[in-house]
Parts: sequence; C-alpha cells; structure tokens
Amino acid sequence: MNRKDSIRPAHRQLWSGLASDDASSEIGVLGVPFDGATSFRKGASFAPSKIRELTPHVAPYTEEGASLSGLRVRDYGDVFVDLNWERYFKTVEARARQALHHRLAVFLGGDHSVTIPLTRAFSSAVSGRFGMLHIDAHLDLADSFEGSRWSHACTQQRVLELPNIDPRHLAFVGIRSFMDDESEFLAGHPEIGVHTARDVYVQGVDDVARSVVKQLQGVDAVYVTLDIDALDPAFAPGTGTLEAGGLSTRDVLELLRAVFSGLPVRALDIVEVSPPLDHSDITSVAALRVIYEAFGWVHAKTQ
Ligand SMILES: [Mn+2]
Repeated sequence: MNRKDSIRPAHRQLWSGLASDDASSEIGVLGVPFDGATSFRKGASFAPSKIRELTPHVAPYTEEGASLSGLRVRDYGDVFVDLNWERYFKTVEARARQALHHRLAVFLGGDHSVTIPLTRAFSSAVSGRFGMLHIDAHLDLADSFEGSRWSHACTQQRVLELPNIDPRHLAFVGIRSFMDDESEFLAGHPEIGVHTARDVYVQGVDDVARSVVKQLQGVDAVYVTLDIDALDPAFAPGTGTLEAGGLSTRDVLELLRAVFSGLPVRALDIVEVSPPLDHSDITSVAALRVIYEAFGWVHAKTQ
C-alpha cells in the first residue's frame, strides 16, 4: 500500500519508525529495568517499557524541525531482572557493550545504580580517558548507603574507581541535596565541577554549560547520566526522590545541546523515571524529548 494511502502516519511505530536491525545504526538503545537499589519510592523498572510505548506518538523531528529521517535506532530490548544482583550487573555490563558499538548508546534505567555496570562497560569500551557529566539533584557520592556499595546513592564513587577517569573530568549539574560524607569528599576534591540548581538559576544555563565543556575538554569520550530528578518536580513529578527547586526541561535541553556540540558524548543514560509515580506521563515525555534531541544532534553530525 502506498504510504500516502494509509490513515495511520508512518511514524506510528516503535521509535517513530526509526527502529532498525542494522549493525551500523547510529544509535544503540538498551533498557535496564532495575529498581532494587532505590532508597525511597520505586517504579523506575517500568520506565523502559513506558518510554518505548510512547515513541509511536513522537514525530521523528527535533524541536526545531530537523527531520530524523534516515537515522537508525537499534533497540537491544531490556536486560531482564535477575534476583542475584551481582550476576545481574555483570549481565548489564556485557549487554551494554553491544549498544556501545554505535555512535551513541542510549540507556534507559532503572534506578541510578544501573549507571555502575553501564559505566564499567563504557570504561572498557572506550579507548583513552573518559569524562562524566552527572545531571542530578543528588551527588550519589556516598561510599556506601543502607549497607550497600551499589546503592543508587553510591554511583559516582563506583565510577571514580574505574581506571580511566580522573576526578577533574567529573562534573555535576542540578545539585541541591547533600549528605555529610559527600560534602567531606567534595572538600577534598576541589577539581570536581559542582554546579548547583541555584547556580543554573543565577548564572544562566549557558554559562554553566560553557564551564562544563571547558572542564571536560580533552577527554576521548564522555558519558552523560541524567537522573530525571535533576528536573524540578513541576517538570518531572514521576520519580522516587523528589527535591524542590530544580532545573526546567528547557535548562536540561540547552545544557545538553552545548555538551553534545562541544564534547565527544558517546553514551547517555536516563534514570529514575518512575511511571507509576507520574502524572499524565509528564516525566516520560521529558525523557523522550531529551532522547529525541540527542538523536537530532547525532544525526546532524553523521548524515
Ligand atoms: Mn537523584
């Protein structure tokens, strides 16, 4: 049937019709539906399926009207949850390597602990030194939390144990919550870039973005982790550990636009989206806009 004869728009498919089995696809997607590490309200395990479910309703265009036609998205599905946490993280690490073969890997959490095996995979997949941008209300710099070193509050301590990242190539944006051991750790590491949510409000997001790009300049690859609770609860109510006074969706889009333009971003994870805690899918829709803009930034560089 001629495409124009169909009442159903051509993009009403998974990933707006961009899904492809082609090994040379520009984008690799992997879902990690694990929320066993959340310390408060759960539900992030439902995020990958919810985000995919909404993709037929997103037009394959960027917010500025650039067509994504021709971009290919290879979706590797989800890493099914295993009750053995250690074994699960090993499986996540192995499966993440597939997605990392592509120009950009997009990982759908899950709670923030999934960034631990994902960055382990990233660390071994990239050659040379990597940098990390952590967009979050929280620092996740506890050495252990509630008896676990793999809690979602410990993510960045585990990242800093990887062999090819230096603390001077770690930047935080959106922070507005601190714990004692995190503050002490930061006091000993002034080279780590910390931009609070208030810094973004007072200085403007462009200034903060410039500072991040400058700090991470010179690394061979960059991993961006976006905890959706970096956004203000008004923009992302569906998450387990809400903090008032956060970033707008616009702030995050502008920050990432500058970071994708100025740095070699090879992986993006979006974590802590919790569909059961959401209203009208606001939070998933925010995550999807970030993902589709990232698609656009990659497409502009690769076509
Ligand atoms: Mn957080």
